[in-house]
Amino acid sequence: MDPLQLFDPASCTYTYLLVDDTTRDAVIIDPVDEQIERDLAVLRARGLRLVWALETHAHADHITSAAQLAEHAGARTAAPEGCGIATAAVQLKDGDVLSFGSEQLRALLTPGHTAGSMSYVWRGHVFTGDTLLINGCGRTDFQSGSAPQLYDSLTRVLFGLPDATVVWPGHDYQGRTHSTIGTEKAGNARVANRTLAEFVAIMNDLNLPQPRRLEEAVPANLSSGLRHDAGGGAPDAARLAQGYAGDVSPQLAHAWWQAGEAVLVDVRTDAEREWVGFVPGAVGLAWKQWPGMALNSAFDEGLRAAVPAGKKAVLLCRSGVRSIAAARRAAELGIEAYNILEGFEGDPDEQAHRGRKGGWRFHGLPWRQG
Ligand SMILES: N[C@@H](CCC(=O)N[C@@H](CS)C(=O)NCC(=O)O)C(=O)O
Ligand SMILES: [Fe+2]
Repeated sequence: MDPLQLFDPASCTYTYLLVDDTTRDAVIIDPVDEQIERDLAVLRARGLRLVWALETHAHADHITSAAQLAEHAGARTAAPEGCGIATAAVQLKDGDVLSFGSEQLRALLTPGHTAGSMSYVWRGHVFTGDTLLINGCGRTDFQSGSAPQLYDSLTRVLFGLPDATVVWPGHDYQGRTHSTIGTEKAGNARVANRTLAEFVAIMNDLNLPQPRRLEEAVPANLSSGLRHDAGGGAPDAARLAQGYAGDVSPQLAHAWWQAGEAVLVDVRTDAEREWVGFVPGAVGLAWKQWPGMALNSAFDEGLRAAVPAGKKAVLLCRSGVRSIAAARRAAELGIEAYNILEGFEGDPDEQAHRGRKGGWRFHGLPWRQG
């Protein structure tokens, strides 16, 4: 069972897809935003259910599609806890194990290229991100990189794996695809048979140009690839046609809310919140509508009072239906309002058909039992 290796030519990035052949559950490592259509097509064509979208580190040279894959394919996001990717649902520590189907993948802390970088071990394979490259290694001159730390990660942690372990790097700039721990231990030009001092001298002498997209990529990757201008700007035709500002994933809504950019409004009834669970700190404002009901002035007044000028409203209901109606009404009141996809609990039909739960409470976001 080999991983599927996918390539982004613009950044020479490798993305990996690991599959449990029995259950068709899959994990993606280091997905690239510009390749999301390809990756979704691969998932569809192979009948895969994407369980995890994983990062080896916060990339400096391309933007991840992790948040989009969470939204479009239902994956959960996971990232090394030391990388500061606050939107990742799971913050991984050294030795943590992620399951997909009956398969397991283990996180290995391998700092140095960046302070939080991790590698992932699955069966006889190791996905090294930019820690160990083929006949090379990641640079250490930005993002709290450290040559001495990288030396330890390479020589102690990674070279401590069995020699036959297949090495799958995060990039290759010369078309090579994989290597083995034994090969790299014996011949890697930067680190094989080098002392720490020699290695540090080599790293200090690289003088590489800055990645072209550094300024844009790092901030976006710290929120799983969501750009801070997402959904902002002038409304386009599609948004005007639907009557509200747009649909957002629970994760993006949570990130906006935490950043103080948006007010979270729960439009379910008090009874539902008590019975099913609620989000501490959200504004509770029931959206009630029945045939012939012209206007719900209590909702209008409550919303106007809850959402200060200049802030967005992100609207949550049970499954993402009432919140659309409420978002349309909010837009009529002049509020930049977004519908939270899947609501609090997700669509029960979707759950039944795909065996997977969506919604706020299944994405690792804060909530409490009523
Ligand atoms: N030239 C590339 C940047 C290449 C680069 O700096 N890659 C990083 C990984 S994010 C690295 O560690 N490279 C190590 C090396 O090239 O030896 C670009 O502009 O995107
Ligand atoms: Fe990198």
